[in-house]
Amino acid sequence: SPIGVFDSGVGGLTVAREIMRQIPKERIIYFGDTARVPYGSKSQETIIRFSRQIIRFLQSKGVKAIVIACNTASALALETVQPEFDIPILGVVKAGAKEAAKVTKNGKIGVIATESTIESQLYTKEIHSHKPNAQVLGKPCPLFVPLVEEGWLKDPVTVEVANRYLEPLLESGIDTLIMGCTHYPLLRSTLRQIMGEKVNLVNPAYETARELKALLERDGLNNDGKQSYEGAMHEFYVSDAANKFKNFANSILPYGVD
Ligand code: DGN
Repeated sequence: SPIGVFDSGVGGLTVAREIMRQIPKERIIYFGDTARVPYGSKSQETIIRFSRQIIRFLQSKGVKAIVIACNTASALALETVQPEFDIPILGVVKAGAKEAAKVTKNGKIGVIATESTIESQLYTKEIHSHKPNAQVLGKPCPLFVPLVEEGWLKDPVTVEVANRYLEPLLESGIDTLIMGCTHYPLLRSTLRQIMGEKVNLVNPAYETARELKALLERDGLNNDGKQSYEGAMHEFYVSDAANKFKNFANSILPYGVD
């Protein structure tokens, strides 16, 4: 049976992409809530309600595990919905926080994310559970999402916006930066350019795919079939604007989506 992955829209495809790369034998059913995006500015109650609905939909497709690819939904809803369902549900925050706590040397960690994710303080809480003395600096970067969706990944305008957002983090001397929103890993080279070579850039999508792989092995849920799926078997659902989704998916996924 497949893995369910959901997000507020297109951004979670960065997580789906990591799962395809790291566990190519698994089939993915993806749901992007494109009719109700953005989640980053909505209340916790609403995000919990949306998440429950989507998890039920994915369960109706027979998934064996679910990844909440959206940082905002992971931060606001995971803890509440996890015990309500009888399949494993993973978010992206825990794995990203754990890796950041592991790789930092000076204990100063920056987190960039949506406003809701930063306000929830979940990254800080999770980092402190591994490294109680870490200094965590959160910075909401709401303009990154529309810039990425416009495809302006290395544009001068994006560099300018990123410079403004990252300046306080640079000045505070962080040695590790968590890209705590689904879209931000697509800005990696711009973030690298501004933060310099020495700062660790943590991609929660990558860490979550690793965690999922370990979980499937541990619970004996992994697909032992000999074949990799190579795209053809993955399924994508959206709540609106399927064409826009398709274009974005085809610009970042290793396989064509039709
Ligand atoms: N997918 C959301 C996140 O990772 O926080 C970003 C998009 C949004 O809902 N604002």
